[in-house]
Amino acid sequence: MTKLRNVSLIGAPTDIGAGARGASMGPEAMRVAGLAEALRARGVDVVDRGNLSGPSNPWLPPTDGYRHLQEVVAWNQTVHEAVYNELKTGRMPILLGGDHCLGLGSISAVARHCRDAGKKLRVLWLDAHADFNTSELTPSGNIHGMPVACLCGFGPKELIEIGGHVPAISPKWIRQIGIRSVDEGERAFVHEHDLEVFDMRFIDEMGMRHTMELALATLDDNTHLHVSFDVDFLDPVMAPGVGTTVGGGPTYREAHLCMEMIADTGRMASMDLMELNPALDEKNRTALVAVDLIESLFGKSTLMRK
Ligand code: Z70
Ligand code: MN
Ligand code: MN
Ligand code: MN
Repeated sequence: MTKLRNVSLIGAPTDIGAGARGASMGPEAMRVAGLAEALRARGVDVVDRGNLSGPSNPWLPPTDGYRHLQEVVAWNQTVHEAVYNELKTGRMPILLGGDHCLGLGSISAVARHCRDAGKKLRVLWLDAHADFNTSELTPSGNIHGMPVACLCGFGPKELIEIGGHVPAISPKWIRQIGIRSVDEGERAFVHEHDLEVFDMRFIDEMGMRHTMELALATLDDNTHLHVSFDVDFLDPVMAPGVGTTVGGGPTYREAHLCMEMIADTGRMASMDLMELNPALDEKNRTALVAVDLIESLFGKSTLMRK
């Protein structure tokens, strides 16, 4: 069971790193879908810190391989401080995105906390995409396709230095699940750095259960587990409200099993809920699915109470 039962919700209402507008409305859609109430019903002490603020989206084309780099830096600095402060006071931050470029600010804060506390860090990256592009490799310049590379030290100086330690994390600490869209140059870079990727073929052949057993195999009592959940991880049949739908993702049942197996470890100590795009959703159903899944992540199960 998840041990930390005191959660702080942090809204980061921006689509500054994305290729479509609208993820800026994600935090409010999660509130409307009843996230805080659902967690409280699980016995979690929830504080909603409200929304962070930052530069608005100028919607400009990329320059030198990056779109909105200075704005992305500003948002990530703010996210970094907010997430770091929650961890310092012993609370579990849940970052409500916002696009996935903010995973850099969030996870660099988690890594800094783990260095302070002498904890081992593992990052579960649930996503259709590897998000391992650099300015040379990116087909779009959108920085939400780059946070994993930045965390591993490959990116612009202003971004990779946000946590004060370069690289913020080692590729060895990451497990990616649900991947089914990787750009050509990005694929070679993933192999070069030996990222542990459980792609959809792996999940199809081995099943979600075995996949998660492997992805969670190196956790121990001293591990801080961070879950970075890009909503486009889910099959678009049930989760249409994202900027980049990629078919052939985990089903509702597979996604629940994934969350339940994470809950069973009791090690999750921080998370990101990213890329929810209410402008592309249907009556907030993707946000409602996300709330369902987070309930499983906090230990909800059919036959056991509490
Ligand atoms: C592509 C790129 C992406 C979403 C990440 C897509 C990146 N690899 N899209 N998350 N929604 O532009 O780098
Ligand atoms: Mn801690
Ligand atoms: Mn992503
Ligand atoms: Mn994605």
